Amino acid sequence: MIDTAGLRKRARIDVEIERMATSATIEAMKRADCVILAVDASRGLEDQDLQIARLAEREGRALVIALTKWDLVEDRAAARQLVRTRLAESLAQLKGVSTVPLSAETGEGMQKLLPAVQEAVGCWSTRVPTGALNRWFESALERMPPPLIDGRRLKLRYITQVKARPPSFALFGTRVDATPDSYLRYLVNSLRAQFKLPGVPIRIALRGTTNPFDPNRSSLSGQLGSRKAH
Ligand SMILES: Nc1nc2c(ncn2[C@@H]2O[C@H](COP(=O)(O)OP(=O)(O)OP(=O)(O)O)[C@@H](O)[C@H]2O)c(=O)[nH]1
Ligand SMILES: [Mg+2]
Repeated sequence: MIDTAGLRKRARIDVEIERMATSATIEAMKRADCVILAVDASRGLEDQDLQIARLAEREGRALVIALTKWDLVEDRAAARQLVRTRLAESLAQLKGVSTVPLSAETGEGMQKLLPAVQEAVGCWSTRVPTGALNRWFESALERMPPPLIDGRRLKLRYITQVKARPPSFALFGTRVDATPDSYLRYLVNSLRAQFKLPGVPIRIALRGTTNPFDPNRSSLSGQLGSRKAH
């Protein structure tokens, strides 16, 4: 467990030291299985907090948000609701991320922190069985067929999980690189719900199905690039 220096702006402190500590913090974050983002609950989720959460997502880390100083919060229901709204509006790519209210002062809620981390790391390490993945894929395509691209139906053929930590998938099809972001988001949200992957980054790479050994095609035609969807 690494306790990093905080990433908040502190004008009082020597700029150079702050800069070094900040980069050490980000380096630690990039290597972490799970990032616990400690947010001062008496101030709510500020833009800086959301940016750190997005950075953790971009780096493919599991995330748990600790709402600290919970003992100072007077209207707890309102504070929770505010956090919930903020997350739904501004952190859709980490839908379902755990928030744990706690107080270091009184100890309240502390016992819920590590179980939340273990659960997040469990989701983050998930390997979806191929059979279940295929069944989900078929029904997801049935429920919402891929869109038409230039008047022709986009043909998505199959999906496979290429790695875990975070869960990463490769989607194969013809002209798969033309898949709109909105459709990828639909697939990611559906995957997240079906396989219970709240609050973890999910990656989908797009792969063409053209034969890379076909001499009439350029050697790159089988790899139509990779995009990320939230
Ligand atoms: N009332 C209350 N005060 C707290 C709580 N947790 C921390 N504090 C106070 O908040 C201040 C900062 O706490 P730290 O634990 O140093 O915060 P930090 O985020 O680790 O700070 P850096 O390591 O400097 O980034 C201290 O004065 C603590 O006593 C809490 O749960 N309740
Ligand atoms: Mg500290």
